[in-house]
Amino acid sequence: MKGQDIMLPSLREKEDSVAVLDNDIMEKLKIVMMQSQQFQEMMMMYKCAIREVRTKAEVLNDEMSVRYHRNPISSISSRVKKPESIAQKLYNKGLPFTVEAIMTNLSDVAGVRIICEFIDDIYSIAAMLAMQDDLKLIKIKDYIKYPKPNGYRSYHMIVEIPVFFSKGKTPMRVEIQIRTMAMDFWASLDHELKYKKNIDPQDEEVIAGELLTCAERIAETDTIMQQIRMKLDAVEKSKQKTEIVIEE
Ligand code: 0O2
Repeated sequence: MKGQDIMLPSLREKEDSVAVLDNDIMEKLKIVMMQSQQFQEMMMMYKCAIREVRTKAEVLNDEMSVRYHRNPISSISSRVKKPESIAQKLYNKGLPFTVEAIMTNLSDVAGVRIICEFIDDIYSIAAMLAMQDDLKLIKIKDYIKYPKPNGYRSYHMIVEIPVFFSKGKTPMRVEIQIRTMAMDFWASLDHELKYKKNIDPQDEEVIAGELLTCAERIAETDTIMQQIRMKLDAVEKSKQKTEIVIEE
């Protein structure tokens, strides 16, 4: 696929004026991508990079579960971006449809989502990952401290991780999204709204308003849950201190 740019003859304009690739073109692009050996190899490389990042998160979770008797991570999911989403993103950025353009310019082909119980866990996991010396931190987007206007909250890290293949080491980019269960619940509903076609614009506006209200309530709840967690930790610590004094 390298150097084999695909011509894009027609476009469909969405109401919000974002150019969307025509379905036929999208289908053709998908077929070309799926049949390309280079594209398949690239996807395999991104899957391997995902595995490396997942392992890092799992190791941290296992260690903390032994050390502190609780799991900061409740679940980890991952995905490689669908060929049609890759094509759309390349098109939006005005880039050629080549493996080289994908690997150089797109940072979210490989994605790992880490779901934590508490807000503090998000920052702890992010810090612990960032300090690992084989992992290069490229970019941070803190949508928890600075939520999106629609209410979206999540902590995003773009990292570069070396993956060792038969011909040597390749640095691969992975997008890590870290959020609480509540933030994740909200994001999945919001995602559904984003991809619902034929929705009445008025209904869409009402739902977006309701989602924003939910996002604010969720943020409050996450904060209160965090405070309760801290109080419980303080109780546990003072209990441990008392036990040590009695033993002495
Ligand atoms: P999908 O289907 O998850 O892959 P960039 O060019 O990378 O700087 P981008 O991609 O907009 O700009 O970066 P950003 O804002 O960090 O968003 C990346 C991903 O975060 C999105 O990927 C979503 O997964 C998630 N995200 C960002 N904003 C929202 C939002 O408002 N609602 C929801 N539900 N998710 C959001 P994709 O490629 O859009 O989608």
